[in-house]
Amino acid sequence: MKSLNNCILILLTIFSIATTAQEANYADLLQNIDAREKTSLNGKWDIIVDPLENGFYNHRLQEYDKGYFKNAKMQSPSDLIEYNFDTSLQLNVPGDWNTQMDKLYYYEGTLWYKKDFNYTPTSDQESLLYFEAVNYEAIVYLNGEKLGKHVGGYTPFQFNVTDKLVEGNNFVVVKVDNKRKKENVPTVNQDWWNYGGITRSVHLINVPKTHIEDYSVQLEKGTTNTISGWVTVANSTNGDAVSIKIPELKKTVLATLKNGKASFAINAKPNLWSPNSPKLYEAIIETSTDKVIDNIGFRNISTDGSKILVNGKETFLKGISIHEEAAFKTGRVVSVEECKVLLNWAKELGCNFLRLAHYPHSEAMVKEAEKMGFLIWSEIPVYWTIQFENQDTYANAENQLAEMISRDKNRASVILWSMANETPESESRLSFISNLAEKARELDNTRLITAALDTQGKGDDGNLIEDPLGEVVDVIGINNYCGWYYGDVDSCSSIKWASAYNKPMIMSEIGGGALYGLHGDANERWTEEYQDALFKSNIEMMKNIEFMTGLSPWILMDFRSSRRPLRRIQDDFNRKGLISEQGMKKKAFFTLQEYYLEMDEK
Ligand code: GCB
Repeated sequence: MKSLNNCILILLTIFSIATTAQEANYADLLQNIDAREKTSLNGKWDIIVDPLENGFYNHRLQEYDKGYFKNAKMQSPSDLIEYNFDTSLQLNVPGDWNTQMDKLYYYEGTLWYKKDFNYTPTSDQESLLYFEAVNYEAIVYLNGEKLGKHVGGYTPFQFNVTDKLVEGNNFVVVKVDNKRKKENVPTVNQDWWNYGGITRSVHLINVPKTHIEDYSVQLEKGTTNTISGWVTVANSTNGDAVSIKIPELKKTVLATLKNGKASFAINAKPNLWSPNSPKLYEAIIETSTDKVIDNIGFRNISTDGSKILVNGKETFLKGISIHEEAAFKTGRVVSVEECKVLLNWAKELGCNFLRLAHYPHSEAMVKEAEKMGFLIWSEIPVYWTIQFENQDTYANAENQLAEMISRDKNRASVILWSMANETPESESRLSFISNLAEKARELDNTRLITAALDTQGKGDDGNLIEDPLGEVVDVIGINNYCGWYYGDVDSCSSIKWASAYNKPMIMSEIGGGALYGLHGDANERWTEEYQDALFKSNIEMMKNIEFMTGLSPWILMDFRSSRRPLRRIQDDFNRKGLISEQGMKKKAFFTLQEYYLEMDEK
């Protein structure tokens, strides 16, 4: 029996080694790549479109070792090699493939990317190949050898390639597959474009062999005068020192590493980060071999009954939802400038809050928003009817959650981690999302947990919030489409709301579609007047909800969605934006702006 147990243990160990060696996950992530010396691998990449996955499987559909990742070249005129990256088409990285090449507009499947680069080794350095995001599944090869795989389209991952790089020319090949699958997160059904590709930047990052891998520097939960956290250092020795310095506060603390990790606490009275004063402090984390500088804000976030308190002060969240799609050109956001276009519009609207829907947005978006003083709701794509009973689906969702938290845990702007959007009530859904919430709290006990719910019961004189998920979250998000998916526009203003929970509620979506420039009566769908009337009526409704502590209407800008085919109106765009994708403001923009301005005057 004992030997059987041993045998099982050995097998389990081998299995877990095998899986960790192949799957990139959050445990490896380098914190704050902006502070690192890196070589950009952005630019033109050679591509091969491969709907049949011919570069991966042989004709018996077995994974084989002569795939496109070998980047083979003809050695003699008689050689048969039916692909050639050197003569292939090219795409820009970062970028989605759909908007770069007409024939890839609707494409969902495998596409191979290849890039050559030069490398000069330096002693005592480690090299990390870092992808900010690839949608959806990436299998990465370096010089013909498989490094591993990553699943999930909106979070970063990396491979340590120190021993795999060669002096001189190297090539990296990525098999990117954005096929939708039932078991994926998100699943097959989503109301946004399934943009494929290496959608965010790629870097080769150089770090000292003994390097600062990760850190958390935050106000301790519930305080405004204790900055505490931890630092992990790769390849360190027990007893090595780490210093954490915040020069402007005249504070330096030394911590000692044990098993690669050191914890610290600093008594300090920082000027607190808030939407009106988004103060960031330079924080310097240093070891004898490495140094990282970050800009960190200190703020406290808590709830009191149905109120949200920022630094102890009741704060109403004047928000808007955003998809990470670029204005004017359309397609995925790929630059800081494109982030700023969206963020400046949100500022103009009068917002202090953003719901970054429906997946983790880029680090650049979060950092720019933080500088501008936006409070942020950040979420993972647990959206609609995913497979709540499937353990692999759970593992995938949890990894995406952990990668999001790992990347953004030092951002003062982020106050809410959202676990899910509009998921149908069931036992398995409740335990799935409860487990995610537990994981989020384990990784970060300072922020609030939320989820957007579209399940409302009927109370005595209106809607009743009683979804059991209300028990699990700290803040309840409600998506409600009065005047669009149900009810007459005029009826919305008199709807009453009640809640079974004494918790803050954010109206995380309200809205309706309008084509910019289409005018008519207020009861004519798709006109700006209809959308405007809908906003006015919903604003009246929301004014009467005492326990509502904020809102993030749907949505800042029209965005592409394959659920929206109506010709001459939608043309593949969800038209619920307050601004068209060409940057034209619809009437409802000004109505919401006025509501936010009035609130400021009170
Ligand atoms: C929702 C979803 C959002 C959709 C929106 C709509 O409830 O959360 O992803 O885009 O409705 O326009 O229908």
